[in-house]
Amino acid sequence: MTEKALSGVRILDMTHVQSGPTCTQLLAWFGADVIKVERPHVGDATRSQLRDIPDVDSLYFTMLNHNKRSITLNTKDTKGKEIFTRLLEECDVMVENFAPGALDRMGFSWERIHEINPRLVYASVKGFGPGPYQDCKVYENVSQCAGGAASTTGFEDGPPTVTGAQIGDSGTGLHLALGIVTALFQREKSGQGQRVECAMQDGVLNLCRVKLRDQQRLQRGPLKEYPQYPNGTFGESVPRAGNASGGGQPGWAVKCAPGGIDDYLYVIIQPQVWAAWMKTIGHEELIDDPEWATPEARLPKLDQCFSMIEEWTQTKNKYEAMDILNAQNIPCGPIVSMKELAEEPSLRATGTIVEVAHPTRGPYLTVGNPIKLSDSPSDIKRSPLLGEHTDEILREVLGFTDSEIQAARDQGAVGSEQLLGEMEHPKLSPQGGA
Ligand code: CAO
Repeated sequence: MTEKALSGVRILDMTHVQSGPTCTQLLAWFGADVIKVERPHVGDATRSQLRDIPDVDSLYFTMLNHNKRSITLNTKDTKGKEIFTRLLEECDVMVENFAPGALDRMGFSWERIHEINPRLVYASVKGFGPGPYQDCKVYENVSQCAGGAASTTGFEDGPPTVTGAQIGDSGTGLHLALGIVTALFQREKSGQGQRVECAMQDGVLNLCRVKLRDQQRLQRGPLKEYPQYPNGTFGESVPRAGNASGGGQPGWAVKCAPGGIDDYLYVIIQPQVWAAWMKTIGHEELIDDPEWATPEARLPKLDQCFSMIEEWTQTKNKYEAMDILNAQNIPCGPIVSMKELAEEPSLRATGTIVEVAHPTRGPYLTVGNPIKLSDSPSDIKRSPLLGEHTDEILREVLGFTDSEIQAARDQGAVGSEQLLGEMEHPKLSPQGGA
């Protein structure tokens, strides 16, 4: 078997919900040994959230925790703290996204962790960085609101709107993963671990960078590519721009046949394809008309441009329109529904949509690793059952004997879920995979 990019890197995963787990899942896909520490008998809260099958790990959990091992450990118990300290000594990275102060209350501040293992990279997600809100608990949509996404998303006459893309959670998880591998790279030279922090507000703002660009442009005049120009008004802040393009070329989502809820095509009017556009939609007379022929001339009447285009797209379905436009190098893309994505053969072929088998829920679909490494392909393995690897980790990573494991269990430092698991769940494949 080919060595994976992060083979040999061991990660102590104290993450829960979405932001932290997306980060450690990525690292696991790249080959790191990710040991997920969960509270005995409780586990990550998402195991039981939004359940579609009674008593079975939810899709919320399974889709965020592939390729990990699970140990249940009470890190507030004296023996549990001792085991946790030993795990810190054996790991390269620790990742957590508890509420601010939770880990300090457990007795594991950054200073203490650094003292236990100076080579360890300690990474955390919090809602906010240092400042007035540093002690707040934060969920996805709060961060979208705090990071500038909600105030700039939606239509001018509607309320601030959050996006379906989990830019606060999964977006921050991505940022954190980059921070971790960068810190590991620096450790190669320095021999020292370091602290990696990523605030969800910062992560969202980073993804809203173009809106901070527009905030500054607004001070010098109206944002001409926004639908508010030229007939509407601008206030002091960047307004919601509907479906207008965030880039330098005007774009909009136009309706297609047969007029269903997702029958739209996103079209872009690149200057170099203006003639091709006009020929396609039957308005050759505008190709050289000085009132229409240049981007500057079109700016005040972009709404009319998109209306003309829409008259044509409404006669085609979104894929027919896309085929005709693509053949002429006109940038555009269909609005694709989740149902269509789930059924798209090309995404299955590349491993971006994967069907995974699970011993208690049966097969389910997940999003595989969107980052493809030619020498480190990702094999997607199902998420662990709660505490499935408790004994294995204590034995293999910490060298515990059977009687030491039993003593830790009797004391309540580790959970007894694995025993329950053996009774309730079918035997897993030897690879521990699907
Ligand atoms: N053994 C013993 N105790 C454990 C444990 C273990 N293995 N794992 C966790 N705990 C304890 C924690 O120590 C904490 O206890 P105290 O409050 O007594 O210190 C407790 O469990 C709960 O942790 P929490 O406060 O982080 O969890 P919550 O459900 O109240 O809050 C969340 C959840 C997400 C709002 C909060 O963790 C947070 O703000 N995290 C940072 C931002 C973040 O990542 N948000 C993403 C959320 S996804 O939308």
